[in-house]
Amino acid sequence: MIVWITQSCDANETALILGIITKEAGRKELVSTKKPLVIVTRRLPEHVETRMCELFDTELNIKDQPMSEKQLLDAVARADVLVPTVTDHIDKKILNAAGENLKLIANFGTGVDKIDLNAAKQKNITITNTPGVLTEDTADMTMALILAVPRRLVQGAAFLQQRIEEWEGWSPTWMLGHRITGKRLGIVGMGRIGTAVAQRARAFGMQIHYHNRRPVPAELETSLEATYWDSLDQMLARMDIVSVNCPHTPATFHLLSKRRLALMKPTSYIVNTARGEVIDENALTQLLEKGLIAGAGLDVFEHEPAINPKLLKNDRVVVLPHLGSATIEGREAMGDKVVINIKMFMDGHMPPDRVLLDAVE
Ligand code: 8YV
Repeated sequence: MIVWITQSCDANETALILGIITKEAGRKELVSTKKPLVIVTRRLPEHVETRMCELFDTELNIKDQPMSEKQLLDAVARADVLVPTVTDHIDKKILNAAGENLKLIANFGTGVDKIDLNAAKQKNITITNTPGVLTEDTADMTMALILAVPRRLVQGAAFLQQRIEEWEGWSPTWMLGHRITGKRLGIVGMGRIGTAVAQRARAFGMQIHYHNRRPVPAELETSLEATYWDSLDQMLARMDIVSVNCPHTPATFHLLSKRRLALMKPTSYIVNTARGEVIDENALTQLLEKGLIAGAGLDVFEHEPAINPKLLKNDRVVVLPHLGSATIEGREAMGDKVVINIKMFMDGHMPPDRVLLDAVE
């Protein structure tokens, strides 16, 4: 038995119908409708769910818990469109179980690293994502971590929350951090988010350096007064703060390997709002513990939602629960993109945010 919440797509019937239906009952219902069956793996912002229910036959995950493998296998076997998120591992096994009807995976999120794109291509399944609308929010969160770690923001707040009775007031030498202005920021991955981080960091007086597969257009480089490093190794060795802003692909898995992390200055900091898999988390944990990297601001983790407990305990590390795009505005805009991608695809057009395999390899 699968527990779903279903919403009537009848224009006169807008109320949510909470239902516990069996697989069989669900199938019968589907046979009788011509609208595509869209299965959404997590709860989405309310207006997005409402719009989906108006346009499609929509099944929502009532519990908002990541689907189990069994639930995903069932979903891909029945759906015309699957709407997953970063918490779903759409691997080869799942895709091989896809029914004939599954033609589109409309990801709620920009990163498509949890989807086996090659397997999807072989099954002739189109993938779309939601680029652009979470750029500013993720860049803001990156900047927040760039400020928070060297300025000991979380440490200071935690001190007051937990040990207020010990605080004797301002002190000239207590809890000093490091200045941001004038420092070298090394951005790994100068795409939309990396560029938005650079723009913010410029306003804070930082010097922009970046490593990317290729240099950004000269005009952008000039406006940011940015320095391109072809060699990631050389850049890492010279930066005060490193920000990871590249996608996770087979080529970027552990790009920040143990060897590369060891090249960083002991006074330097690292911030990651991209994907945990880009950094060798164990190696980073060790270097932080030994004081060979001064601090880290991490919004993403290699084995999310698991986090190395040593990172949680380290007061030079600020950890966030994957909040990069977590604004109401951002999540609504992501949902709107998902709806447009599905609608365009179902109407026989090229969806605007189609993910091309070559672009992510
Ligand atoms: C999303 C993200 O919220 O878009 C991405 O790639 O990392 C997040 O900010 C998440 O992926 C939702 O699926």
